[in-house]
Amino acid sequence: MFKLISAAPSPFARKVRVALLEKSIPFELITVNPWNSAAKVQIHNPLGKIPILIIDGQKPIYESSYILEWLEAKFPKPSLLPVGKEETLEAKYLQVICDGICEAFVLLFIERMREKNKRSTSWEGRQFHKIEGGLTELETIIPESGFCVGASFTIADIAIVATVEYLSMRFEELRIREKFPRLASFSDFHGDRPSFKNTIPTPQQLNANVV
Ligand SMILES: N[C@@H](CCC(=O)N[C@@H](CS)C(=O)NCC(=O)O)C(=O)O
Repeated sequence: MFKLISAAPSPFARKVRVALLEKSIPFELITVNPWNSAAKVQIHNPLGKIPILIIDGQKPIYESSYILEWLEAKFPKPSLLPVGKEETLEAKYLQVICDGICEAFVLLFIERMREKNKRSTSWEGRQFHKIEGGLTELETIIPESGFCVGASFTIADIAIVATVEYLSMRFEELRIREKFPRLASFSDFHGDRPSFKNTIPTPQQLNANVV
């Protein structure tokens, strides 16, 4: 059986968890705190990041978008890509924006772990602009309900809901639901889907010595 190394708040791991559930692929969930050196994530991924999918007799695979590609190639049914080349490119594009937003937030979050007088406000500002820019782009593209590309549930829907719910949980001061009402409504529309309901993100405590 597959093992997925995951973290409770991670939107990247959540994308993979949702895809595994949608494809009815059994897996053992191993929840770690990747920022804690005791988690020894690097044994499986030289980049030291989760999510990591451990497959019996094969080398582990990592990077959420790559894991989703891998799952799609090996377990094509039900497909989490839309029908059509253009639509597929659009779904992957939306995932790129979501990943970029979440990566910028991780950098901002970690910067804020420094003592106040040691933080770089210009670095924080750069990350904040990326988050706002990405969300603004999504807000103009996506519908208020339904699927964001094509006529079926895809990686784009997964990535958007994972991003919105992650920022709602971790970044209260952004007030994402007020500032980006289409994203909030889109996310609510999909909220009852069992694969989302079973993977709701929760915070984790970080070690002070990360930065
Ligand atoms: N681009 C990566 C991002 C993964 C990522 O940033 N994971 C974080 C947790 S949300 C992590 O493991 N960070 C630990 C570290 O960077 O040391 C992906 O899509 O899988």
